[in-house]
Amino acid sequence: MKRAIAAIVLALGLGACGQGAGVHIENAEFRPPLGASGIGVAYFAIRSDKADRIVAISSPEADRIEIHASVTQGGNVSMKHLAGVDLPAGETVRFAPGGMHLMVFSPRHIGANTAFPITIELQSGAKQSAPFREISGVVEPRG
Ligand SMILES: [Cu+2]
Repeated sequence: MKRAIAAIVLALGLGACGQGAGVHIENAEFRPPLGASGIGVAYFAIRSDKADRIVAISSPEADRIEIHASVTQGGNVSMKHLAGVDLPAGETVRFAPGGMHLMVFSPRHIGANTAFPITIELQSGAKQSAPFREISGVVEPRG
């Protein structure tokens, strides 16, 4: 019984300080720049228990990170810079090749098979940092 109470107190404590705030990040991948482009790409899936909105993304290991969407129009693929992305409650929002993605400008080289740190900032004030698995040598259209 004592143990159960301790577990409840612990859960409440974590909730109060923002950890386990109900934001889940999966399939986080970072593709370092190819050639001399200086721009890497990152993909992930995110789900928030409450309705929220991604308002900023950053990394201590990059100059800046932009949210982009690939747009196909008349056979041409171009990119649109998004100011933010809505996260409907409980719905998984995916950043994946051919769709939304993160453009990572001037990432520092941190080595293959290591995790690239990216922080996602939400309108609610929550900040979620996640390790993005670095995957090198993947050639794909930059869109
Ligand atoms: Cu882009």
